Amino acid sequence: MHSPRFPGQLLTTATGPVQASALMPALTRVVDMTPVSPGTWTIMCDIHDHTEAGMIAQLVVKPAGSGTSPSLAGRRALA
Ligand SMILES: [Cu+2]
Repeated sequence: MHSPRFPGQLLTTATGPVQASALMPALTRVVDMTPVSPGTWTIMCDIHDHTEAGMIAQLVVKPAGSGTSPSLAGRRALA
């Protein structure tokens, strides 16, 4: 199981806002994260051992109208 979250941000799901969204093996889930401001936001797995193993990345959100798309950088992709 994984439990991705953006610390300091809520995820919007079909059933309402959550801090983290539990993902069971072989399942996918669509959630939205609307940052409160441009900047660098961390996405990480809520399972400590997974984070320590590298399941953490940063999402760079540029100001609206900057002409660039958000980019994701990290040590390992989240499944
Ligand atoms: Cu995990």
